Amino acid sequence: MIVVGAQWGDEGKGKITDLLSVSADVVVRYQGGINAGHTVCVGDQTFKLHLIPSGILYPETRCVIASGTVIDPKVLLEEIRQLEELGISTKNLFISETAHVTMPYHRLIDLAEEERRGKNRIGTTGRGIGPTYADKSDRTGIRVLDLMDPEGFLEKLRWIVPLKNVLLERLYNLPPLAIDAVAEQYLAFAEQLRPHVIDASLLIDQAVRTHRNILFEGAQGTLLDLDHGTYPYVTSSNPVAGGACVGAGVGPTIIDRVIGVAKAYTTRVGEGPFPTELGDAIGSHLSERGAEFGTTTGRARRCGWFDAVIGRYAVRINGLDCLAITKLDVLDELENIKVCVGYRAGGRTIAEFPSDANLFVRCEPIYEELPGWKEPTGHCRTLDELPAAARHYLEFLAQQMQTPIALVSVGANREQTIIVE
Ligand code: 2SA
Ligand code: GDP
Ligand code: MG
Repeated sequence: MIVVGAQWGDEGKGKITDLLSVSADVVVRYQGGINAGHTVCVGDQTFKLHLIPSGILYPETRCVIASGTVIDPKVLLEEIRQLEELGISTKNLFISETAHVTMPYHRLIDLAEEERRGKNRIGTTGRGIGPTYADKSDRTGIRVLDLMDPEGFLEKLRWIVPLKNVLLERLYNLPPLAIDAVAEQYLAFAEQLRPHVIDASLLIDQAVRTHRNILFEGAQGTLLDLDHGTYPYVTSSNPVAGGACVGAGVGPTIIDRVIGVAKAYTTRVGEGPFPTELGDAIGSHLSERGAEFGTTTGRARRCGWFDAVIGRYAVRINGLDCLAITKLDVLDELENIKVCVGYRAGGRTIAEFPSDANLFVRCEPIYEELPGWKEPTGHCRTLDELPAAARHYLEFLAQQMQTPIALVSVGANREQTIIVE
């Protein structure tokens, strides 16, 4: 099964992946890097995961950071250390040897390039993600297996670092990087990571052949996909379900289900078009009640109404067969709730997400208004326990997206979940 974000990320994929991991033997992160922030709340403990799959709380579950991800070794080692400190074992954590490595110049270039873009900045997390994937495509990337071979690694650095130093010094006015210092630091990281490094595609294939249950955990979301999102305001990987096969190194025939995670409203962090964004008191209410701040950077997330056009697009692009609707409780106090069912642009009505970015920025939402329920839902564990207006709201979303809802989340904690029969 693939868990994929159906909006602009932060839909609650971490919570849903943790929940579904109870019956998973292997949980795989297939794209993205430490830009991701996946939150899992169990009891009074909160875990903010960046690269480590959200199945890590189950000690017997194998967690794989697959080939399609990009790895910042320093941050990953810190994440491992923090989990171990909290009593979470990382003995079943595996890292693909063909994943690419974020180097110090990637972060520097990400930050400097955002500055240079000025008003056209993307609003990246500044974690070097774009430049790492750019080098991968350019075939100047450094992979985990390069780190495992000190001689070869040094040879690559001698070729690549002077190239990056030209950029750093001449274009960005930054001091150059010293090859020896980078080598020393990264080779030390390599020794700590070595016990986790494997051929990830082979591990997953062996799990498939022994009929194990495999869960693929997407990071970011459909509208942040490099190919299918709101380019250029996207991340540099493929969060969509199709990305799972490429990123993990498996064939599409092994995928049985794709679950799309969507908030009961919409958020976006970073720049880029967002038709249902609310700049008013309701937007602030969603932001406060939903605690909408970046899990990685702490940046305030932009908030708005649920957008069913985006939802239908996510169903199409990912082949979603069911939905998990999260953060329903955040809407508990609202008198009325709007859902965007189509757009209007240039006197036309638009029912489908426009792939033309110039058209998308001009789209004005067409709303349908539904009554709020004005009572708490955080304690509800079955659909029947939900107020009738909340059930009606969910039915409306499912009907708009022509996709059934399998899970409803009414709070951050693992147990604050309704499993729809
Ligand atoms: P990048 O850094 O190159 O991937 O940024 C490109 C765009 O992708 C967005 N992006 C994200 N959007 C939502 N959540 C993400 N993870 C963190 C979280 C974000 C944070 O869980 O809250 O802490 O700020 C994430 N990662 C990347 C990014 O905002 C750019 O729009
Ligand atoms: P992800 O990137 O998709 O895993 O989502 P994040 O972890 O970045 O952001 C989701 C936030 O909402 C986290 O702080 C979660 O703990 C929280 N959350 C998840 N589900 C719910 C829910 O149903 N209700 C509320 N109130 N919070 C939730
Ligand atoms: Mg997140």
